[in-house]
Amino acid sequence: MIANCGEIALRIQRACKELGIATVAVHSTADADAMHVRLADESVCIGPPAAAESYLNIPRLLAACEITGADAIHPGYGFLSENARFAEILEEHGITFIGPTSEHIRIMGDKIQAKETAKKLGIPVVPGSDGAITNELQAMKIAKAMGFPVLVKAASGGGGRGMKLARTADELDSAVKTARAEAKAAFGDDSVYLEKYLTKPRHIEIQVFGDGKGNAIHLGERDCSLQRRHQKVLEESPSPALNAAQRARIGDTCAKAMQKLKYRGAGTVEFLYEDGEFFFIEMNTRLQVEHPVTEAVTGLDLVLEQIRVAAGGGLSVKQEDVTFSGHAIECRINAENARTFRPSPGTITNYHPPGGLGVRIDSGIYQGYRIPPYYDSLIGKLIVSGKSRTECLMRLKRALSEFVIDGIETTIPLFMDLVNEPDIQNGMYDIHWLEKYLADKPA
Ligand code: MV4
Repeated sequence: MIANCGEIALRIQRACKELGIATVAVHSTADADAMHVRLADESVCIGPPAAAESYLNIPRLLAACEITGADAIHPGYGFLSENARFAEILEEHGITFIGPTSEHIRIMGDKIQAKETAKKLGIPVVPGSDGAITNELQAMKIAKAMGFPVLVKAASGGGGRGMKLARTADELDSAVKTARAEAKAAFGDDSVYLEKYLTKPRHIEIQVFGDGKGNAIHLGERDCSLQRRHQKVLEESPSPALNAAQRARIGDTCAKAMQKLKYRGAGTVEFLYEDGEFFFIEMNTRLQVEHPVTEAVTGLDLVLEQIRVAAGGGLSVKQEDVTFSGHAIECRINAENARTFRPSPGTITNYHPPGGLGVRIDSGIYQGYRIPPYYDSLIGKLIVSGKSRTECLMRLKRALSEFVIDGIETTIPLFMDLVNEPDIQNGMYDIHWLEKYLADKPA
């Protein structure tokens, strides 16, 4: 059973079909016409459009499982994918959660525990307070020792939520106070910690996979520095900033850490990378939106590996069998205005996706499909691959020029501009590049 919708529900079904596994789709009333429902062997309507009453509703999902006799749930990304309580309930009911143990999800969900765990496992972390800060005086001592600017982060935050920057000592008290108050209101937990603020890093993440029995491997990195308001826009592998030796070194560090942890399933170890050094920030315990770029350069099916591991069959490859070849770039196609990023739900009046060598489209949209306004605006992903980064960029330009989606606004025009930018062509960008570009761009 797939507890998700949109392109990721389709992606998971494709892997199931190739493995001869029958699928159950669940959907809200808003998704009755969605492709993931049409292609599933069985489907169950689990509630009204609001996610809290459908895709996030655990009793309804359990009922759908019971009715259909599904024995495993793939959560996709978002929704309940990193909800430790959900994984725990499935463990208690003898339903296989296609993902890590609830314990590992819980540890990584608390950013202080995650960092402490990473550090113990030999992963380099951002310098900062070891654990939560207890009072303003202690915070000041730690900040002065490591030097300003410092970032105050919420233990229950992550993905950019609940962060406050203190540029100088006189900003620290208020940054701690605001961060605490916002964290308390948003997460019901006011624990915060301090980190040295890195001014111009790249966001580089390592894909890891474990079998839950102490075998674990890495599948290289993805560079996800091109973001807007903590939403990734374009991802690529390999990172233009790394060479094979650097990849092997950080990859090996992460794989060893996952072996010690006896991690099960797919995971992503997120780093900030600056001046040749990696600094751990968070770990995601789910399959990620951008997993196809890793599939493109390794030739592996990550969803198949997740299902194999969940079924107790172990990983299909050993580290020495994993090879990296060529280059891949993913563009997130959102139903949004490419300049204002205002959501643009509505009916697709004409649809012609690009194709040809090295072009992959993951999307559930079709001509006549009405994109509902209730869920996130990702309607598809264009993944292009080639022998070199240059070939990949030329292919991306070609694929974008073929792409037709009429009736709604999409982010395709943004990518058409980005492929022509010298900094993008040269791989010269950090986590602030895109926001600066959008701010400076004439209307
Ligand atoms: C940071 C940082 C600079 N220094 N931590 C934002 C999302 C969350 N995952 C961590 N984030 C950051 N943490 C230190 N010590 C800058 C960011 C950050 C960022 C990170 C990755 C991608 C885009 C970003 C945009 C703004 C800030």
